[in-house]
Amino acid sequence: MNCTKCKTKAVIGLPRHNAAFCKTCFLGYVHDQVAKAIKHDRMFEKDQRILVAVSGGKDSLALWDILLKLGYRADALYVDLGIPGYSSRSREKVTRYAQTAVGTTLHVHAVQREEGAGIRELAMLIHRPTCSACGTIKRYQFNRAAIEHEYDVMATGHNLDDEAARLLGNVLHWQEEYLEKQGPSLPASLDGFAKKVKPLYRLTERETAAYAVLSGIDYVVEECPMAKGSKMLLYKEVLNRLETESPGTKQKFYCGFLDRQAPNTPSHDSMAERDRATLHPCATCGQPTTAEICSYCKMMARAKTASAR
Ligand code: Q46
Ligand code: ZN
Repeated sequence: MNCTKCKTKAVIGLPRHNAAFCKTCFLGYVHDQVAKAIKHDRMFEKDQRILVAVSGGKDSLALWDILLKLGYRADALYVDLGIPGYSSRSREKVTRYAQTAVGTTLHVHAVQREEGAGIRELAMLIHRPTCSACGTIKRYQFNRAAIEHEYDVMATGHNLDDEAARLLGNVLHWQEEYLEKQGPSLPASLDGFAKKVKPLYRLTERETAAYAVLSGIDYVVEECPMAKGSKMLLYKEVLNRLETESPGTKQKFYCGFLDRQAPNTPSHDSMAERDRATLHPCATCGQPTTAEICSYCKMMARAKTASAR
């Protein structure tokens, strides 16, 4: 198998593009796909400051790496969830990468230290599924860091597999409200303020993993132990089966949704307008919320009461 572009020996085949690439051309392909996504969805400009949400996994570290190589001003935030073993291993990978990313800043929020307990204990105290409590904490801390440190935009490492699986879940359950908000670029104040973008949405999980390996990025291979048995993993498996039978299915599914989304749903700008009108500062922490107290502060108050019992 030879590289479609330069005809030297290929290291990876991409059936969905009917192509194969050598290492150099593959890294170039990944950079091009991300540059295209940034431009097509007007994610950010060269002079803006970006905060990348990193977990220690391949996608988020690859994203940070790609943005830096493309010449963007990107720092990162790592939320240490306090999950025994997994959190220290992933934190180590993030710290190690950050040491090589000269001139950048790594912000760290440690749940155990700041909230008094790790994510599992917190979720148990308030009788909520761990991943839902985790979602509230991560969303809150990323928004907060983005606003306090004055970043223009927050970027996450969601790839095509993540987005297609999420879309499948939303369609299967007809979660219209979520469908309305699913997209690679959500403007500021849609659900709390900072603009959120997903520059890897044109790349599959296999491609981001190959990018990380070929770029020598040391990432945590294991998934978060809390993800075991999740519906998302099942949807990904189903989509992977379809992809094997018919390469390009994931892309057609997700990009077809995005193409159809524009004329039929309220534009993200008008949704942002609508949300902006109902947002005001949380009475406890001052962060934007549609209620009197934001969901993060409510959650923390419940955890405090429960642990005092
Ligand atoms: S990190 Fe958090 Fe995921 Fe782990 S606890 Fe669940 S939501 S699975 S992206
Ligand atoms: Zn609050």
